[in-house]
Amino acid sequence: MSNSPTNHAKLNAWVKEIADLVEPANIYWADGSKAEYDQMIKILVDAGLATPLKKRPNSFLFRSDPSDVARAESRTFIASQNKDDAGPYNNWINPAELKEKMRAVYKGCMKGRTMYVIPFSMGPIGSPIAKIGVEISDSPYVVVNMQIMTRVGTKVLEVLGTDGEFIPCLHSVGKPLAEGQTDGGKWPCEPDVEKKYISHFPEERTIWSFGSGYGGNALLGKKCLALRIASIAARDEGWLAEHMLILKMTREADNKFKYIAAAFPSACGKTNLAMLIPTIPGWKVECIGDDIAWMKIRDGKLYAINPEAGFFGVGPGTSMHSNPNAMLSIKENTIFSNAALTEDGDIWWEGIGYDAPGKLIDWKGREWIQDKNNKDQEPSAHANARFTVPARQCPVIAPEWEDPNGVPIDAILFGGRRASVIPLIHQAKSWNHGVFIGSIAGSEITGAALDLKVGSVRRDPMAMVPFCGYHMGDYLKHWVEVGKNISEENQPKFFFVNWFRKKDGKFMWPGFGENSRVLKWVFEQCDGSGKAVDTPIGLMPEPSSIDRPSDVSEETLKELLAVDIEGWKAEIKDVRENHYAKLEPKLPKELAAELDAIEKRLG
Ligand code: SAT
Ligand code: MN
Repeated sequence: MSNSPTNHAKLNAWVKEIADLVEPANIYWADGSKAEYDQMIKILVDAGLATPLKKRPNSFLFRSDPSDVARAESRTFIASQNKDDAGPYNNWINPAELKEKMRAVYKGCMKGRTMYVIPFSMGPIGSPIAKIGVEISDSPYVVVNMQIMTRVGTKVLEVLGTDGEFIPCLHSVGKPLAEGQTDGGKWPCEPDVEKKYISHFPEERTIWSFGSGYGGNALLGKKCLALRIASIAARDEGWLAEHMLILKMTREADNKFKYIAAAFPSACGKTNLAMLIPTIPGWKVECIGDDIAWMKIRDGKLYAINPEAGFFGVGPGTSMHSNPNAMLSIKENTIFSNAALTEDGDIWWEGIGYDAPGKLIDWKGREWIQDKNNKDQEPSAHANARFTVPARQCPVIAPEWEDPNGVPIDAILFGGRRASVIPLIHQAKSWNHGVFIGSIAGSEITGAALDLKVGSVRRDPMAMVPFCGYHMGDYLKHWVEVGKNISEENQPKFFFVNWFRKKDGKFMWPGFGENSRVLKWVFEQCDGSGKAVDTPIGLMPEPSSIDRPSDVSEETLKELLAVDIEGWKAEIKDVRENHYAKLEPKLPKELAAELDAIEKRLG
């Protein structure tokens, strides 16, 4: 390969093999430089795919094809040798069959395009917890996003040397160009969802993605590598790859701090929690990561790194009220997708905290004028409009966020959106009880959801259902096993939180910055200074142990912290019959025992 900057024989051979298959016009090796970033952006602006934003320096808006706005879960495959290894939640196809199908669509798919080779590190380069991947893609949009979300380029090749291990990640938008043809200002992708593939080959630790340019489907370091493939590596190597934010909470009076990791299903406010501004005086929260945590045991403790280098956050609903630090992060050097465009060259989305300033161009490229009297007006931004921004731009990024050794985790939170039953917070009494509360995490189905019963609970163990690369029962067993390798005093404490309790259709807890009041109790429980009462579901604060926000009455707080015995009995029944039953025969006996025990305690 004449223009290859590396002597890594295996990497060069793979690049050649792929080039022979996809037949690109050129091959370009990404070096991760600023000049390269600017060059890619220029290509995208010249092609009419990116709009520079006058109001935000060095920021650009993309409009995707309407078919290409989110992860395609129905087209996400775990192609393990044995079907049984993929488990009840993953789509499985025989790997040989899938490869044959995909080779056919990859054949010549980069004709007329440049094939970018992007060496990247998930985690600080050279960190003992980091992993290296190489993404081949035909999308300059992917190159710039990977530059923000991961560490890209020459330094990665240096660490890789001539024979270092890397995870091959192949991506194509699936739209070859004929001689002289261009994209004509249209987001290239395969619009037919049935022809998109996001495939993982666990035994080979390889990723093949085709047909989509959307973040989670195309930035292969994120969900594909850092969760699906990494969860398999973590199982084999004795660590944890989790869908968790990491934050640092400091008590300013004595400068003591705790590190908290937290897993929530989508649309439960992970990014908001990761960088919240405490409303309670004397406390500080800083952010280490907002989406993924890799945790390894060192010196008998669980240390976590954020393998990413940027945030890929949801726009709509993000405002100076819900998440001021995210709003301040995205002032410049930000890539937006599927937001609306204002006349003066800014972005706008529903829930940004102020009215649309005049006429907009909506995410589909049409003129859009806000009509507040029309409740049925289509939103101007897609509900999954996104921003990509370097993590270092977050005003409260913790100074140690890139520490290659990671940070020691004191507490692990699980959560979900639950209108009833689940209290504001409860704490597990042991590691296995903690794994149990994480395993039964779920979120309520909201109004518009397909054919699912409104108000019914969709279980999402540890928020990993879309992201675990193997059988969920084996995954939970792995969690149990990891606990055995950490002494009880060094184990993080586990909590379950619920910001979403409702009464008469209204939220009972204000959320956002006020969640710091709950985090304070978590801190105190880790510190040994907290007060807790023992209940059938675990440890809980007395209402007097939570600093009450002014707009929550004493009675409401009491309700938020009560154990609804009948509700929990129904919960446990549902877990036994509809959730744990699905994990058989791989349900860990330790969790079956936890289920029996809580059932007994509930009476
Ligand atoms: O849709 S992505 O996977 O890119 C982001 C997310 O779901 O957290
Ligand atoms: Mn996520």
